[in-house]
Amino acid sequence: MVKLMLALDVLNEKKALDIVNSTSDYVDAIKIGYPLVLSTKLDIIKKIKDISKKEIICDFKLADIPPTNEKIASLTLKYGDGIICHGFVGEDSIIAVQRVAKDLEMETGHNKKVIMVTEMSHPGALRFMAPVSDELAEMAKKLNVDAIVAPSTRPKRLQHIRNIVRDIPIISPGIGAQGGHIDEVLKILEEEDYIIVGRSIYESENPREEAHKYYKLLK
Ligand code: BMP
Repeated sequence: MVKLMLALDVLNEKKALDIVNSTSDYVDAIKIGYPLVLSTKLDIIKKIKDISKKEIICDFKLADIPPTNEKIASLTLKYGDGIICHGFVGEDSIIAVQRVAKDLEMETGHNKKVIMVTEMSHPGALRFMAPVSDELAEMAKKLNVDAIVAPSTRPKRLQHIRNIVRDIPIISPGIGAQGGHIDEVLKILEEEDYIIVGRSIYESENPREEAHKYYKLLK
């Protein structure tokens, strides 16, 4: 079954915890990034991990030189189960994060995923990212990252990237608020893959009901 990752881009702790509690029956993983961490504190990652017991993906889209990527990865991956990085900055920046993840795996005994963005879901990605996204997908394969990010807003591109990277799970944002259609995307995604859904769930009147709708569609 394709999994559901909730993008928890809300701006205060109470709202975040309420949504986690109300949706946790239907969500497989929670993605936490700048909006929530910058409006609370970094330890919100640990708090949500402890409360939800779900897989927590830290979405800081690391795009820096290796030493800086390493620092951000160490701080966030300590409690999270995975981290999202940009590939366009080059192999060395990703390898640095993979090294941190391996060390933390040894230290904590928990799996730490390094996830690489190939092509983003928003319209602006067409100009600079889409022209190199095949190469980024090839690079993800070469580095054997744990998952890649590819767009639900462009099912043809999603399929194309899937054809390049056959054996690495895809995490796919863009369904709902960005206009991507779940039925089209589910023809492409497979068992180990995830869809990421944020606003359609956390901005809805009843986030639990909305998460349940996605859960049923994924089944
Ligand atoms: P929403 O369903 O509200 O559009 O949220 C999508 C989430 O996925 C956001 O957290 C966004 O930052 C993230 N995301 C994306 O939308 N497109 C990408 O290409 C990569 C992302 O991480």
